[in-house]
Amino acid sequence: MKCCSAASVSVLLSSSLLLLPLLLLLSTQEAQGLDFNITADRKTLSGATPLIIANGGTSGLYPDQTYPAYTDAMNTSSLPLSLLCDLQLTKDNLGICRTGLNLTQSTVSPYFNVTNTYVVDGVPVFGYFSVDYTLAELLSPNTTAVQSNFARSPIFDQVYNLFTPETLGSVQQGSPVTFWLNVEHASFYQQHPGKNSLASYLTNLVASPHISPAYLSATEVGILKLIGPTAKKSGTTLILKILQPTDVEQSTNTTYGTLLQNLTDIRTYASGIFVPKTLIWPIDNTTLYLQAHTSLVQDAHKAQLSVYAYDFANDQYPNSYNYSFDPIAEYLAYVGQPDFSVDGVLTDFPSTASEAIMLWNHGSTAGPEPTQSSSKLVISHNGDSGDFPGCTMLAYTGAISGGADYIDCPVQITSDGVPICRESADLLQSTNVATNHALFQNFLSSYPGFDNGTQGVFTFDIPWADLSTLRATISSPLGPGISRNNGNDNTEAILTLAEFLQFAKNNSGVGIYIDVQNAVYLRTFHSLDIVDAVINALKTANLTSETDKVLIASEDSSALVAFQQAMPYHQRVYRVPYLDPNAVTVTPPEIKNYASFVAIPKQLVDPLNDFSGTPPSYFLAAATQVVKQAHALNLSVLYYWQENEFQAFAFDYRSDPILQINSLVSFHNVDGIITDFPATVYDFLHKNQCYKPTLSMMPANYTMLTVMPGSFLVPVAEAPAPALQVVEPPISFEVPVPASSPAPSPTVVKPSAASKLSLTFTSTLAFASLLLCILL
Ligand SMILES: *[C@@H]1O[C@H](CO)[C@@H](O)[C@H](O)[C@H]1NC(C)=O
Ligand SMILES: *[C@@H]1O[C@H](CO)[C@@H](O)[C@H](O)[C@H]1NC(C)=O
Ligand SMILES: *[C@@H]1O[C@H](CO)[C@@H](O)[C@H](O)[C@H]1NC(C)=O
Ligand SMILES: *[C@@H]1O[C@H](CO)[C@@H](O)[C@H](O)[C@H]1NC(C)=O
Ligand SMILES: *[C@@H]1O[C@H](CO)[C@@H](O)[C@H](O)[C@H]1NC(C)=O
Ligand SMILES: *[C@@H]1O[C@H](CO)[C@@H](O)[C@H](O)[C@H]1NC(C)=O
Ligand SMILES: *[C@@H]1O[C@H](CO)[C@@H](O)[C@H](O)[C@H]1NC(C)=O
Ligand SMILES: *[C@@H]1O[C@H](CO)[C@@H](O)[C@H](O)[C@H]1NC(C)=O
Ligand SMILES: *[C@@H]1O[C@H](CO)[C@@H](O)[C@H](O)[C@H]1NC(C)=O
Ligand SMILES: *[C@@H]1O[C@H](CO)[C@@H](O)[C@H](O)[C@H]1NC(C)=O
Ligand SMILES: *[C@@H]1O[C@H](CO)[C@@H](O)[C@H](O)[C@H]1NC(C)=O
Ligand SMILES: CC(=O)N[C@H]1CO[C@H](CO)[C@@H](O)[C@@H]1O
Repeated sequence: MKCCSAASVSVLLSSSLLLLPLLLLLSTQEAQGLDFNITADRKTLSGATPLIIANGGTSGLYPDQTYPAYTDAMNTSSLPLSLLCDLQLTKDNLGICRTGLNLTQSTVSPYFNVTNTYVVDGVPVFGYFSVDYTLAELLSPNTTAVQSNFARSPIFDQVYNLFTPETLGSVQQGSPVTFWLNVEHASFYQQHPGKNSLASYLTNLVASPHISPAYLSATEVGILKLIGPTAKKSGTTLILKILQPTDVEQSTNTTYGTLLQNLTDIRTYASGIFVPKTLIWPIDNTTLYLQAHTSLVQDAHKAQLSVYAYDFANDQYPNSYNYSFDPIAEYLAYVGQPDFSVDGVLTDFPSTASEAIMLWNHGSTAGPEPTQSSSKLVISHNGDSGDFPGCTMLAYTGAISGGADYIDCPVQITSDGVPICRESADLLQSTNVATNHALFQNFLSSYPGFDNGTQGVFTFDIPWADLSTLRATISSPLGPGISRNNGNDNTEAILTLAEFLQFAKNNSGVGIYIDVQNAVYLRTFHSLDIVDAVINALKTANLTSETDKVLIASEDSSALVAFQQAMPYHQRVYRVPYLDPNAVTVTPPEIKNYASFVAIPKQLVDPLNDFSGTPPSYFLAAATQVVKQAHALNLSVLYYWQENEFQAFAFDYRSDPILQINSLVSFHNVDGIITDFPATVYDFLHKNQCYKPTLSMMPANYTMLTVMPGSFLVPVAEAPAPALQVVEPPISFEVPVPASSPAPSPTVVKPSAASKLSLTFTSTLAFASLLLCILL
């Protein structure tokens, strides 16, 4: 049984003739199936569900204002939905939907042979203007749209033609989807291509039965007043679009800030305002912290003005750190407040807005937040390292308050054998060691057999007394373009494993995930026995019972065997390293001998096309079977590791970390997720009404989008099926310890097959078309 019955709109457009009215195949049943009562107490002006305004359709994925962008928005959004067109006028005084005055920002055409400099809003602007081209030229099959945002995929460039407002308006017929026309630079278009051209075009459009826009927004007061009488007759809702408060509104020659001071006056010519989202939730532009919200929404509602907020996009950076790179958290700030909700949001990613509004459903009548149990594990990765310097008290506290089932310590070791929690053996990555000249100069080194010979300052070279003077810094794995919050850098101490264990014990209920790193290398080349050090720390902390919630992970099977012998009561996790070229393979049945979990890296679960190849790049390759294969061996699967930042996953996921988590949980069916953002994964599992509807108060009736691996692949050369190679160096714990070494005498472990375990999960293409959101 599906948890949420589909209410997304499916639409079929007439195949090629763009000027023909769009043919909608919409079952009336679906249209009537919407229950606006589920959100009857929303704090929107009318009490209705907030409107999703798709900015040129799903412009986050496809070039804006094109056929796939608009139909995708209809296929993936909840209702109510409005499709926005940015109006530009042509030489023959007709309309075309394009963003911005300069056509070449988003459009390619062999006709573009005229540039001009026009004075717009008092400033000379050079570019390719729609008023210099006829509608026929702009609608020619040779004129195509391109993606104007360089962070997005160019694979759909120069494929799709342009849209007119009339075409878009015809979508409304018989459909719950409405048409929103946005008009900028009205003073300019009142002069170009001719005198009064904008007013005459708009009057015609608004008066046209069936295609007149449901909403018309404009940045100028004058044009709204002019069109008012016609709009009243056609039922078009007029909206004043507010630019930055210091910007000058051309028709009144006052700033938008001044206009906002008299909302009652705005109500005399408009029913709503369309505002930059930061006028509601301002962001401190140095710390990127969210400041207290303004009273704009409440004030406008008091004046009977609706408020629509613009500038939402999943791939926006910088954005406030308070959202932890989770777009759902941001939408909920606007639509899920106990005392206010905006009436609509303009977004490049309408499916994500739909998830927030329909599935998280804060602000509904539910009262206490719906929470539900889940068998899936949330395991932190370096604590809440997406928000705080990793492996620090702040990070672990954040992970626990975010809902992690387990907090993790990636164990490294000092030169005098003290086990510590650090993201990496290389301190350059997440401490301030680079500013400590003595330590930096003494210990900067590189080892051919370690970290590919990269230079670093390594924990195993430095005694604890020196190392403990360092302070942690946040690492931004996707940086430097996208940096995480460095506001807590250089304050947090480095933690020993003993301190970590004590902290975890003091937080009863939270599990302990110990990830022992580089055991064989440390033993072999530095005579440091990290396995023994961990065993001692666990014993000292009295974590020696089956009832203690402890998982021990390692990429070395022989280390796991050593733990198995010393502490048989703790469960073990084999962490599959990603493609070590010099490795032997390990056969699956043998993994079972020493671990009950496998942690599988993202590249093996969700392989990507590379960046360099023929298009499409950075989309998902075909699905692998690795998780299924591990399950077939009765191994539980952990995914490592999940990150919210949009560059961390394929374009298929629409820059939406929620869609990726949904895929891991519902499509791949992993048993746990190791994550830099425990709260995001926890909220998905426990607060999202689609994932587990049993506790939901009312049916959301919106289905979260199913992302099918490989669906954007052009079937050219057969994509090589990515193989899960579980690999590890041929090792044994039987290594001689130099006599001079201060290290404790080694525990010699001789796992029967550890040196020649071999495994290949051959991966095959998954043909399963699992429906996400399926109740088992
Ligand atoms: C919403 O609730 C009101 C009053 O309870 C009822 O009259 C109306 O029919 C309901 N609307 C829908 C769509 O169920
Ligand atoms: C949306 O759905 C319709 C009907 O199923 C389909 O023809 C269209 O291609 C879809 N749009 C996109 C962008 O997938
Ligand atoms: C631009 O091209 C059009 C035909 O596409 C032609 O009529 C026009 O003269 C050209 N203009 C210039 C300035 O070259
Ligand atoms: C418009 O685009 C052209 C070429 O793409 C560029 O030279 C020009 O600077 C742009 N104008 C503005 C105002 O961005
Ligand atoms: C438009 O494209 C067609 C087919 O590619 C070509 O024959 C024609 O010359 C093009 N027209 C212009 C104006 O470039
Ligand atoms: C607009 O207002 C400013 C001062 O507020 C004034 O200097 C300027 O002349 C005005 N412009 C027009 C076109 O009235
Ligand atoms: C605000 O606008 C209304 C309606 O135009 C007007 O009656 C009122 O005096 C204005 N208030 C102020 C403070 O200017
Ligand atoms: C930050 O905000 C202040 C005040 O709003 C503004 O003056 C300043 O230019 C902004 N700085 C940046 C980098 O945007
Ligand atoms: C954003 O985060 C900062 C730092 O934790 C906090 O001080 C601030 O109150 C938060 N802002 C809001 C609106 O919650
Ligand atoms: C190791 O370094 C070599 C040479 O710089 C490089 O080709 C290789 O890709 C690196 N391997 C890894 C795993 O980074
Ligand atoms: C472990 O247990 C022993 C004996 O019960 C006790 O003396 C010791 O303080 C405990 N250690 C920790 C770290 O709780
Ligand atoms: C309001 C509404 O349409 N609710 C429907 C949501 O889906 C469930 C299950 O399909 C229906 O029973 C509800 O009527």
